[in-house]
Amino acid sequence: MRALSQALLVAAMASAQVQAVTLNDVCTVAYVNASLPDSITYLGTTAVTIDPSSIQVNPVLNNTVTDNSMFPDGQFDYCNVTFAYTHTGRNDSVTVAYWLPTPASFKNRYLATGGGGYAINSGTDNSGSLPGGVVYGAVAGATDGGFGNFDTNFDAVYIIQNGTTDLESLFMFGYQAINELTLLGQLFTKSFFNMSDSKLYSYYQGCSEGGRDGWSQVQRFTDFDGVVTGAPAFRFSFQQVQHIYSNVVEQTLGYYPTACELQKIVNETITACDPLDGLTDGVVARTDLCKLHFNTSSIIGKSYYCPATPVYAGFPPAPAWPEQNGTVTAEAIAITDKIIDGLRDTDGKRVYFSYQPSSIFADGYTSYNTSSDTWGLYLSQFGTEFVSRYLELLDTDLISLDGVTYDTLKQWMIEGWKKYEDTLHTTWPDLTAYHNAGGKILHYHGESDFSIPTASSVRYHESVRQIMYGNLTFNESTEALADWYRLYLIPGAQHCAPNAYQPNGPFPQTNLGVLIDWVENGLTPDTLNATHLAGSKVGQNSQICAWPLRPLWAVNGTMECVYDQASIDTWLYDFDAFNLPVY
Ligand SMILES: *[C@@H]1O[C@H](CO)[C@@H](O)[C@H](O)[C@H]1NC(C)=O
Ligand SMILES: *[C@@H]1O[C@H](CO)[C@@H](O)[C@H](O)[C@H]1NC(C)=O
Ligand SMILES: *[C@@H]1O[C@H](CO)[C@@H](O)[C@H](O)[C@H]1NC(C)=O
Ligand SMILES: *[C@@H]1O[C@H](CO)[C@@H](O)[C@H](O)[C@H]1NC(C)=O
Ligand SMILES: *[C@@H]1O[C@H](CO)[C@@H](O)[C@H](O)[C@H]1NC(C)=O
Ligand SMILES: *[C@@H]1O[C@H](CO)[C@@H](O)[C@H](O)[C@H]1NC(C)=O
Ligand SMILES: *[C@@H]1O[C@H](CO)[C@@H](O)[C@H](O)[C@H]1NC(C)=O
Ligand SMILES: *[C@@H]1O[C@H](CO)[C@@H](O)[C@H](O)[C@H]1NC(C)=O
Ligand SMILES: *[C@@H]1O[C@H](CO)[C@@H](O)[C@H](O)[C@H]1NC(C)=O
Ligand SMILES: *[C@@H]1O[C@H](CO)[C@@H](O)[C@H](O)[C@H]1NC(C)=O
Ligand SMILES: *[C@@H]1O[C@H](CO)[C@@H](O)[C@H](O)[C@H]1NC(C)=O
Ligand SMILES: *[C@@H]1O[C@H](CO)[C@@H](O)[C@H](O)[C@H]1NC(C)=O
Ligand SMILES: [Ca+2]
Repeated sequence: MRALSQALLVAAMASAQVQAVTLNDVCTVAYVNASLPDSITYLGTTAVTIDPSSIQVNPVLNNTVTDNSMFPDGQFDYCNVTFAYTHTGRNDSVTVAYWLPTPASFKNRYLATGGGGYAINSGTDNSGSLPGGVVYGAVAGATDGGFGNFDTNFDAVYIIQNGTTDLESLFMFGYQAINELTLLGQLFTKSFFNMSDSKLYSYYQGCSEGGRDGWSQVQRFTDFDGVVTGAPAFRFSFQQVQHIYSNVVEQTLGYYPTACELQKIVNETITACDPLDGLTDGVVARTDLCKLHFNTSSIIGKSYYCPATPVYAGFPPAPAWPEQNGTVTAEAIAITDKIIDGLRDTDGKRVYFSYQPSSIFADGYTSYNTSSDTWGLYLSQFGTEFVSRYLELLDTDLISLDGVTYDTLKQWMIEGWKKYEDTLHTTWPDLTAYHNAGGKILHYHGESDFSIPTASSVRYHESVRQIMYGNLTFNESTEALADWYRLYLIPGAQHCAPNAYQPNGPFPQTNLGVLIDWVENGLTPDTLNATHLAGSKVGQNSQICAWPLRPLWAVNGTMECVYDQASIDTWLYDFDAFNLPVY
């Protein structure tokens, strides 16, 4: 046996030497052209045809990626490929980009990636998601969705003219473009690397809209062996309209807290709730205990100061603010308490949930009017844009919130739910086909997310558990689900990123590596691997508890993942404003 395997090894090495193919050998237009299928079919029909004249190929050597929270640092060569395809009979053009590792570093893996906000990709350079595949030996793909180019977002093309929509772009954004990217990428990868019958492991990774993109695939198709989906922007109309909720609270209660007053409330909440998890480290790892035990009225009267800040065009966006000082008012506390409580209609029935305490109040930002020296509404653009473009079908982003009440928000959510149930809503809770095909799901969400409520991920996970394992006990069903679908809430993390307000929190930078170990090596991630990317423990490792277990530090500093019914209950909401189930 030993002699035989050594002989085989020698033979394999000899043949590898003979065949050693370099990147330059294969990273050419002719080789890529020969590796691409002419067309792909699905549902038995020719669906897309590749335009060979569009193929662009260039090798990129010694590419270096550092400081990305979604994947570890790396240095690699890759083949940069883009080409366009058209849908049969439509004369449209969709461009896709693939980064291919060198033949020596390719590990029989393919990774599809998605977008953020209203973008269907996260860019095709080192700041996007593509390097995150190549560092793990995967071919990584991104699509422009057919929206014109990689920088054009869906919201720029959906409204053709007031009242007229481009429904093809809606389907592409909803789920179709990522599916086509995946089917093309799998065929291309197998052919490019001469895989013949070898197993190609297929993955997906994305956060926010990218998280929704991942779910859009898992809920419909079985092309992936595993997906990483972070803070998904699903339950789409609820998600987008709730961005306006903070504005409507301010308008309804008639008080516009200054940016600094809101920041002071966040800081005091973090300080008060940090120790409730057993470890005073500046991180609120148990926002549920914060909800149960912290009374924000203790913040009233505390003084605050902030220097002037210019307009911020990043995320979350902010207007220019003057220097501010003052003391926290009871009105401001009433506003932030109401925001955290979440949307109820005028009958007091629950419509939606909100962010966890210790998240910043980005949706509640206000603007300062220099001429009147007053503070007023600063509209949340994701929300107002959704109402304007996706409900009213107007080619404009601006709406006024005049006359808008909590009941209006509820009606908008229902209207969008009906309109986009089969495209953007993305909460189909029966994942039997994906599960039966052996697919795994690693789902995570920052516990201090200010843009997509963390409870949104808990609710969907709970919906899947109940729909798929409804006749098992809670423990049995939780265990059965955890075999293939696991949810982790990331202490202190904000929206798809580490959090400057809680810098000592860890972030799960190696999610794809963990998923690969789960899929290819059967290593179940009982806890989720995470790294401190900033703060006093930078570089150190932490482990994150899997839902429904919650972290709790013992006095000796050891973290345990505990079951705490009262805490779990704070995450589960009865949406009694609706007669239909809201998954
Ligand atoms: C690509 O392949 C097609 C045949 O599939 C051929 O007609 C065309 O000339 C090739 N183009 C290039 C640039 O190699
Ligand atoms: C690759 O890039 C790194 C970092 O930019 C640099 O230190 C190194 O010298 C480069 N190596 C080669 C072979 O160019
Ligand atoms: C990758 O290819 C695209 C399309 O040809 C090109 O615009 C881009 O600059 C290339 N990127 C690199 C790093 O070469
Ligand atoms: C297809 O699209 C191209 C580019 O937009 C355009 O030039 C051409 O006229 C179109 N052909 C048809 C048949 O519509
Ligand atoms: C579209 O509707 C908006 C809002 O009513 C209006 O401001 C804009 O002028 C309209 N655009 C066109 C081209 O009619
Ligand atoms: C695939 O096989 C062809 C034909 O033997 C060869 O020319 C090519 O270099 C191979 N590609 C890779 C990536 O090994
Ligand atoms: C809140 O805390 C941050 C540090 O996390 C600090 O920069 C900021 O000045 C504080 N804001 C207020 C109003 O105290
Ligand atoms: C918070 O404290 C205030 C002032 O002591 C009290 O009026 C209020 O009822 C408390 N709220 C809760 C939820 O306990
Ligand atoms: C705000 O600043 C002014 C001017 O420096 C000062 O007089 C006032 O006491 C400050 N107010 C608070 C609440 O700190
Ligand atoms: C419920 O239990 C029955 C009988 O054990 C089983 O056949 C069925 O598949 C279960 N249904 C679900 C949704 O788990
Ligand atoms: C877990 O994270 C550490 C850094 O915190 C890293 O060194 C290790 O490779 C990661 N494990 C996996 C499976 O990716
Ligand atoms: C720390 O305390 C916990 C709870 O009391 C205990 O289970 C654990 O064994 C202790 N760990 C160490 C390293 O002492
Ligand atoms: Ca803590």
